Amino acid sequence: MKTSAIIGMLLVGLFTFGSSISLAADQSVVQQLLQVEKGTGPQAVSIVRDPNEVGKPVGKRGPETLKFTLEVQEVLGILDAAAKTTYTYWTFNGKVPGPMLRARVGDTIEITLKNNKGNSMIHNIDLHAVWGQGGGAALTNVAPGEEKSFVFKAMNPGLYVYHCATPIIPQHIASGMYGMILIEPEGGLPKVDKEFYVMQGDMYTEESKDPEKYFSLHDLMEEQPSHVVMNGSAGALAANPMKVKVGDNVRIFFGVGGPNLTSSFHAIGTIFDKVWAEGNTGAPELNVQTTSVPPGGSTIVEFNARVPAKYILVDHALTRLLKGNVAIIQAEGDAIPDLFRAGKVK
Ligand SMILES: [Cu+2]
Repeated sequence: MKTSAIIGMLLVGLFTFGSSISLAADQSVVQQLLQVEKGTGPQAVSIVRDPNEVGKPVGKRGPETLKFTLEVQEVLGILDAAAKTTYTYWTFNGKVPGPMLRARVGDTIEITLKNNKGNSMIHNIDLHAVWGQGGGAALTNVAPGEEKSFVFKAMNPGLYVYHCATPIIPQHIASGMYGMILIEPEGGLPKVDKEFYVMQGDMYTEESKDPEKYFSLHDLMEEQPSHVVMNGSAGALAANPMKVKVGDNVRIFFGVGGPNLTSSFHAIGTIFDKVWAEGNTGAPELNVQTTSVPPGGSTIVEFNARVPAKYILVDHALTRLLKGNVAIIQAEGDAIPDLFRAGKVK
């Protein structure tokens, strides 16, 4: 099936809010198809980070010493399940984004970066939460088979992006090497019912009929992405929605790996009750429809899932939806007709 046909199905489904949205096929089914078609070649895997993987909240504890190990894995991953395309991703721990690291202001943090022996490239890590040269990049340049560590003290609370900063830096980012580290304030963030971890990225692949897509330096330089993705793979978080119950307070840790596009982050069918703009942990903005998140930036948003719906996360530069950039939070529960119903006022 042509990509345009799939996009058509996707759009009709999303904007009519039908109960049976036609979205990308189940990832595992597509994975099997890919394996059959590719014969004896490498098998494509899902590189989609589970958005429920948000790390352990720090709570009321005092400062501690934490150790995080990140392993660079270069893997053939599913780029677009519906279009049955693959791409060789460069990842932190095999998924996009890399793991959400969670710490407290005042913590002493040891970061170890391992570069797997079978990899082809040098990699490193630059964390925006770090005071120090290159955010740690200079201390973590690792060739395949190497590992290096450094230690920093978390001085500023907030939600920070990390990424690989090895030349060509935007190629490493576009290929999946980004994630976030949350430095919680003293006392931790207030408890909510559900937290999710979602990141947007733009990808640049060459035009070809081959199901395996390759990086396009030309399109990167032109800043013309072929794909825009949430958690690494086109449409993946729409095919497998995040689940909440009506009445839940929902928090999203949202970041943009980029490398190039700023997200006009919006959730169709809801209003952000609170937005901590640019991932700060001070006073939130209230009642926000769309918030701007630059590459290498983040936001923390919260809303109460007041009514049952499929809340659709997008970049409101909606052409990017056609390139795969969509996620769904499905709120299940009884209708709340006082807030939303069909028909006229009686
Ligand atoms: Cu890298």
